[in-house]
Amino acid sequence: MPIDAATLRTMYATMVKIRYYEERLAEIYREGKTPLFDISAGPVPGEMHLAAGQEPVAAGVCLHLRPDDTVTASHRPHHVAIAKGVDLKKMTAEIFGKRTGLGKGKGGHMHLFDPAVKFACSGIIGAGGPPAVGAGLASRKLGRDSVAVNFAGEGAANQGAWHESLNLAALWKLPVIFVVEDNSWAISVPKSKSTAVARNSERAVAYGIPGAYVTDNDPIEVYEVAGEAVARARRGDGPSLIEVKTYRYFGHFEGDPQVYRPKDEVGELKQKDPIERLKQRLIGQGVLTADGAAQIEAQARSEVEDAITFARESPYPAPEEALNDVFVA
Ligand SMILES: Cc1ncc(C[n+]2csc(CCOP(=O)(O)OP(=O)(O)O)c2C)c(N)n1
Repeated sequence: MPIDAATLRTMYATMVKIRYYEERLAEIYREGKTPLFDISAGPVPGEMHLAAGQEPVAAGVCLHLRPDDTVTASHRPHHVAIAKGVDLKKMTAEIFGKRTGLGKGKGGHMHLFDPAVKFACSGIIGAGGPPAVGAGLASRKLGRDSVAVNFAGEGAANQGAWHESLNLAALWKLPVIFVVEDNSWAISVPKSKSTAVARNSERAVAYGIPGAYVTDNDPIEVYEVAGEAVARARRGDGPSLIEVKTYRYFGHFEGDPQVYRPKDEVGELKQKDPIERLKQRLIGQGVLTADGAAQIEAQARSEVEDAITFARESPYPAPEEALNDVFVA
């Protein structure tokens, strides 16, 4: 699928915004947690899983999506949420546990739900598959051409719920795209020690659906492969499976000592950073100027800083609201 200049610039802008967001959250997350790492302290208490390095997957896929398409993501959700167009202020407020957040501050960073753009995520690994299939089924029953996309890690691709979702989507020919983000590690477990095949895309054969593997974190290749899968789903030809080789720059969670990881791994990955590569490629093609790139970067910074300020200045939920909007036995 050919990609025009405006789409390429949007792709770059999306990736830059995600990267800046994750880098700022990493800084803010550390506030108040030192000298001893106290996970409950600071403006963002609890666990934090950042996705810097994985921008190409989110940007390349979500550029094909409309607000009425459903996306389900994982415990590492910010890049996908941003690419899907989730309200950045409300999302950041949610991450800060504030009342103005998407879930009134009760979900936190792994539980972001934005009905306006049909985005959901979950801290339960593999749990995004079944609701994506449900959204695909709803689209079919309502006679619409909207699609559903499930993003999952390569570790999640060994979960039963994920395979059951593929089976049902294939059996019923539902408009669902399964995207696996292969960042090599499931916490500290390398893919080679958990997965019987080198590429999850090979597993598509078991469900009789197309499978594609994108090498080396290339956002344009992701865009092309996802374009085919989304078009196929929209015209009623059923699901597809895409795996993308991507990178995780931060630890599994913030505070992860990463002793399992070769010491030079992240440095080497950063040598071929996908954002810098895309920037040089677009400048080389005359699609972007250095000034244009600087403007995009400044715009991303300002949007992210506005969201952070909004979150910091928002109130916490009142104690008497603790049992509102939750299931109470
Ligand atoms: C059902 C379930 N089992 C175990 C966990 C604990 N857990 C959290 S993240 C994770 C690894 C996920 O790896 P992967 O799917 O590759 O995603 P990544 O962290 O690399 O983005 C595990 C096992 C969980 N959250 N849910």
